[in-house]
Amino acid sequence: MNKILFVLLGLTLFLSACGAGGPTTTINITMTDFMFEPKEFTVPAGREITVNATNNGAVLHEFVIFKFGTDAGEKFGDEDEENIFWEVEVGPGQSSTVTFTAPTEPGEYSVTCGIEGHLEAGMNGKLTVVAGE
Ligand SMILES: [Cu+2]
Repeated sequence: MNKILFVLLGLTLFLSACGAGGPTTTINITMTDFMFEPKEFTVPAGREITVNATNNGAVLHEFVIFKFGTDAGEKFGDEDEENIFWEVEVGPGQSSTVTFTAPTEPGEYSVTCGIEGHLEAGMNGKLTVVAGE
């Protein structure tokens, strides 16, 4: 009996350890002037993702996810608008909880802030989409 409990406990610890670096359906992001913390996220393909975004900066920030295979290049401009997969805007000192459906295609997606000058200042990140089981 004790042996079974021990195995179950070990399995539980093993599974939770695996979950630490794996895909998550909740993204907690803090924006400052001028970076994302953290700046890399991993989500399961096609699932609904909840984003808890907090702007601790003094100016408006955006969390912009680009469509697969696109990015803003050196700087974000009007020509990049059509390549946006999803975005949320958070005012200074504000927090926002929103959801989006993760892309169905696994791969790496570019993340940035679309406010002029912010990408160049360091607001970039990466969303990794992994195939679900
Ligand atoms: Cu910004």
